[in-house]
Amino acid sequence: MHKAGFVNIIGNPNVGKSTLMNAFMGEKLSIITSKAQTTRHRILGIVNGDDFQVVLSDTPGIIKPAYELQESMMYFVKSAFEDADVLIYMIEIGEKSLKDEAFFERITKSKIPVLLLLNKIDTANQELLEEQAEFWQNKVPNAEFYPISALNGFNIKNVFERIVELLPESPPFYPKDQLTDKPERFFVNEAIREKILLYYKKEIPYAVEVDTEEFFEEENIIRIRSVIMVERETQKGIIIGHKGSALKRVGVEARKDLEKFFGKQVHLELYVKVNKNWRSNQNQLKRFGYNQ
Ligand code: GDP
Ligand code: K
Ligand code: MG
Repeated sequence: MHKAGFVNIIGNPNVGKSTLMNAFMGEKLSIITSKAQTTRHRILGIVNGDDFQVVLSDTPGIIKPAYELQESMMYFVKSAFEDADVLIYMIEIGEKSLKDEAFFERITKSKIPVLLLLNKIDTANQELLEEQAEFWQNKVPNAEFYPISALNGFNIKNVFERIVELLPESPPFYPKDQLTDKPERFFVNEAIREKILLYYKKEIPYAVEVDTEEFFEEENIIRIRSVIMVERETQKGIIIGHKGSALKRVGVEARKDLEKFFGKQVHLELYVKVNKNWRSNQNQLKRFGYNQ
């Protein structure tokens, strides 16, 4: 018998969703920073076993509207209820208020099994832990409760085994050997996108998407080529900037991050392409991790 299914990880910014997913994956897949809102896309991580395939999505945090991307991000959070087999609702120790009541309502009414993970218990004493455990179990009685530490791995194996138990019988959704270089490419895309978010006015980041077409790891250097996709010629001009200066800045700064991340010299080639339909093209949207 083979089991396979989708697991969505949701929760407020910085509770440790990406750290948890990386713990499951055994490799660094999502960008982890102490900054909220780092994760924009739902990032798929796939954990394969002989008789199971767990497809993990790290969704953006639940946040109050702050800037324009918010709306599309909330779409991902909402969609977490529609296509998952297991929902992971993550909170961190000390968290007590519910920032988004409407969202919380949906969790308590979820027909999908919910695992309520109380994270960062490595930072708590016994008394606080017991108090929090009681508080949250009362708040979300429909969920199965696990105290965990995503960072040091406490209870992660138990949670993972429970996830596999809860998955439906199904053939795998993805080839079972798929995982090789994709996480690295995802990371490259996210690193570039982060710089675009930093250096351009806000309508620009909203209109672009990044795709890493080549990722070759050699002994002393990683050679990467990524395309920044825009919808219009004018946007292309803005991305590139005067004599290429703006694009160069993105490349230099993203390369620095990537060198730190991979611990290796990186050669990063960036180019910009106009693709009027990237937003509407279903396949491309899927390829970029959107799920509409
Ligand atoms: P996300 O925004 O929910 O994806 O949160 P991240 O995974 O990016 O983590 C936010 C911060 O919390 C990072 O600095 C992590 O190292 C830290 N963190 C995550 N899990 C734990 C944990 O179990 N214990 C402690 N002490 N810190 C954690
Ligand atoms: K974060
Ligand atoms: Mg994250």
